[in-house]
Amino acid sequence: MARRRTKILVVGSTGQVGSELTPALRRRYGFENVIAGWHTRPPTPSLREGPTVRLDAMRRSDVERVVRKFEVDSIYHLGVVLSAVGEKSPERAWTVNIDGLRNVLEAARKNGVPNIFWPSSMAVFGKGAPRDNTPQDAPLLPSTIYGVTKVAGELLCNYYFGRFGLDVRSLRFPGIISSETPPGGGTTDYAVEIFYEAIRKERYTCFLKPETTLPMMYMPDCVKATVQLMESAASKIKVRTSYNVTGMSFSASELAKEIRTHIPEFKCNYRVDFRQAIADSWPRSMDDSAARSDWGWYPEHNLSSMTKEMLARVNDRLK
Ligand code: AKB
Repeated sequence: MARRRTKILVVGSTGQVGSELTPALRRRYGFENVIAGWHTRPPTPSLREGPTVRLDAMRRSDVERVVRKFEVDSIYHLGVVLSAVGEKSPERAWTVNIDGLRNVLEAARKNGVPNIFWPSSMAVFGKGAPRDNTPQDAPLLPSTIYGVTKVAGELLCNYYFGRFGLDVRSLRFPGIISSETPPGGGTTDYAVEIFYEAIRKERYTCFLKPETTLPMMYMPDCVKATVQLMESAASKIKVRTSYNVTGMSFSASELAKEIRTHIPEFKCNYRVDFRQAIADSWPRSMDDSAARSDWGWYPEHNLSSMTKEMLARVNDRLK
């Protein structure tokens, strides 16, 4: 039975996760109860089927204005600068990722918004963390500014929970694979681009080495994990920094091989760039047993089911 939430604000609703999480929340809690917040990228016609609002998370007064106007009681804060773009502009990554989160947490605290969701990432891991089956409590020594902002953000969420009792919940996502909106500027983006290029051109040039293995998750599992975490009883949430969650792990060449079972002519070439070093600092697979035992998480998709569905969806989009 869904926990009742009267008004949800999604900050960053037009991004990769927001564009699929927002409609899923609307189907679950009612269209009029989920406000799609956007800033630079305007909402699609389907997002406009419910309430939308333009807001700049960099301005606390803007966040507070929207929270009060819609009497919001839950905020899903998804606005972010990802790993690859972050390395080109570390200052901007810090400002967007940390100031945006601080503004949301403060607006929530001051206006009595009890529930917050904020995504962290596997990018919190780096030196000293085992790369296979990376444990929940492995050292957090990221080599990217994106990872640094995710570690700082996790600590901030944990602080707001302990100090102010804000019910902030978070997941360390692996690479997210989806068809609705492409990711912008991450290291795992290849695992989305490859589907578009396989269908359009039957070839793709990958910016990671063929043997590079990373944890990934298909969007329906990302939505499922988020909803399940947010609906769990507070007593089950034992980790107040962020939970490891994962769906599958594969290398770039394994994904290409799986695509070839559907498109035999597909060819994948490799031209490595600066993103290889980022991928090499991240887990190859993650241990999400804490999420499984605390609130019953399990993924539903594997490499083969995800590939089949992605090809069908991307094919439809490109028609
Ligand atoms: C990225 O590649 O930057 C993100 C992430 C793993 O958090 N997809």
